[in-house]
Parts: sequence; structure tokens; C-alpha cells
Amino acid sequence: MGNSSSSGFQDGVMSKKDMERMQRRFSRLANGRQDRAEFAFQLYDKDGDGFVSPKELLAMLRKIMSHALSEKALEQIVAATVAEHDKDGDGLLSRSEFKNLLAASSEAQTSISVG
Ligand SMILES: [Ca+2]
Ligand SMILES: [Ca+2]
Repeated sequence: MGNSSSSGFQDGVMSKKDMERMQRRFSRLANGRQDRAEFAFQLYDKDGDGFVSPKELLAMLRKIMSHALSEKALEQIVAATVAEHDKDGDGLLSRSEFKNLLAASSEAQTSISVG
């Protein structure tokens, strides 16, 4: 007696097993989200070099916006987008930079407006 918590269940404390189960579930959720971003990344990264170049971004925007915007406007958007999200300043969007861009744009639900 006196050792009633030996069953593995402790009030307010998660057992190691519960913890592991939760972490596994969380990482699966995170992976799901990552897959979508990964899919988008590969869609943009046409040449598959692991970076989205301004050129690739421009090609994609052109497709999305079709004729809604002039080429000049698209180029401005691309330049602004890359400038904003290119954290290491190499002029390209790496996987993580691109995913930040996705996260930011889906949060704000921005339709980029050009003055
Ligand atoms: Ca590329
Ligand atoms: Ca970069």
C-alpha cells in the first residue's frame, strides 16, 4: 500500500505512453500540412533545384492571374514577394522561405493589390 499510482495512471500527469501517442498524432497532423506546402513548392519549383526563383514565381503568377495583370505588375509582385520572404538574401526562395510565404499568404488571405 501507499503506492497507489503504480498502475501508471496519475492525476493530471500524462503517462509517457500518452505523451508519445500525442506527439505521434501531432506530427502526423503537421506532416499533412507540410505535404500540402510541399506539393505547392514542387508545383512552383519547375526545374526541381530546390528553390523557387523569381522566374518560376513569375511563370506561376502569370498562370494564376492570366491576363488580369500586366507583365510589369506581375514582375513588381514577384520582386516584392521575393524581397519580403527571401530571408537569406540569395534572391531565391528556399523550401522554408517559400513555406513561410504560403503560411503568410493563407493567414492574411491577401489578394495582392497593386496600386
Ligand atoms: Ca527552381
Ligand atoms: Ca533565399
